Amino acid sequence: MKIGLVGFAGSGKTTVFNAMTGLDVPVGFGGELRLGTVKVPDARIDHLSGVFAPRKTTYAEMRFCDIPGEHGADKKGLSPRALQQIRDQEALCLVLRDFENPALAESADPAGDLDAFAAECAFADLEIVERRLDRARKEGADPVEITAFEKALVALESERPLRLLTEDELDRGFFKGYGLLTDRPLLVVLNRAEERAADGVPETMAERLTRQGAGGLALSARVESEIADLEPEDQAAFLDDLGIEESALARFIRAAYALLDLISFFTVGPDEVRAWTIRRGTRARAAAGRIHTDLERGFIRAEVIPYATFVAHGSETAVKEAGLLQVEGKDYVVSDGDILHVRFNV
Ligand SMILES: Nc1nc2c(ncn2[C@@H]2O[C@H](COP(=O)(O)OP(=O)(O)OP(=O)(O)O)[C@@H](O)[C@H]2O)c(=O)[nH]1
Ligand SMILES: [Mg+2]
Repeated sequence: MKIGLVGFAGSGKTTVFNAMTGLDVPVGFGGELRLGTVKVPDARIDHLSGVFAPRKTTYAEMRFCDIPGEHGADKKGLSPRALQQIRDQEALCLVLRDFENPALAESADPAGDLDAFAAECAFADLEIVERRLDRARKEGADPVEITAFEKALVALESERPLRLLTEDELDRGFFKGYGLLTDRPLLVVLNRAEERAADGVPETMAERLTRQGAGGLALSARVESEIADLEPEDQAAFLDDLGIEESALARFIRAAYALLDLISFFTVGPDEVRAWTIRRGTRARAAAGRIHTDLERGFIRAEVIPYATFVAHGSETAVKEAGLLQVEGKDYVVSDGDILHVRFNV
């Protein structure tokens, strides 16, 4: 999954990027677009890897894209270039500044920044939707398509981001390729000063996030990027000292998985133990396609062991002997933590 870090100049995007990826990109000035990949920590993979001792262990991955803010503009905003870069992302992480940045004249106003960001995105979407609607009406396009764009227009005009509309309310088939920003899943990071690193998201902010259909978490990117530089054995102690229960990366990934409704399934064996990310509700055959298109094409059946069953019995043989191996067809809905063996024939 590809997540774009967005936000106004100096909100701490690059610092968040460093904290997540463990990289050491210079902070404090715009710079270039950067990409970084992180392994999704998963204790279940650690355990399976211990049991199978495979040649290779592969965690799920999350890709971050650090999008530089617009500097030197007379008002806070997103440049056309930034807007284009934001359109390329599967999900957005909006970094809100909730610390005093000596390089910026204005003091922190995370709620105001959230509103400003939402307004910019809504405005950019309105422009696209209006233009398309005009043309569609002139061309006498499919009335179903016109209705879809009209609904989008009404939502945007009443300050409802498109992501709030259900599949029944909005026929998204027509919106592919338009890159509408308010339809992108949105995760908001409230970037805090060090002293408040352990404080949660305040109630008023949580309400605002609900109105945007966004997920949210609070952290101090500076603290977390310092932690990311430590040896793994020192990280836990440092977090503990600050009263932080879990690293930002772990919290971020959990929030992102929940927001995007993502789950993991596993493949195991002497060659490789590996995690795969899918949307909740994905069926066995489509899940097999994540591994390889041949497995989807030639899908026969999936042999499934839920992770908890595997742990309770200790080995695949023991699970089989207990009669607990599930043999499932193409329409089986894969659950989080399923261990899958796909039988196929091409
Ligand atoms: N006190 C404090 N300072 C922070 C925190 N996060 C970032 N900063 C500082 O804020 C400044 C800007 O941080 P960056 O990460 O470069 O911000 P950015 O959003 O990437 O900025 P642009 O890419 O230029 O838009 C740097 O001096 C950081 O050290 C934080 O959690 N607490
Ligand atoms: Mg930056």
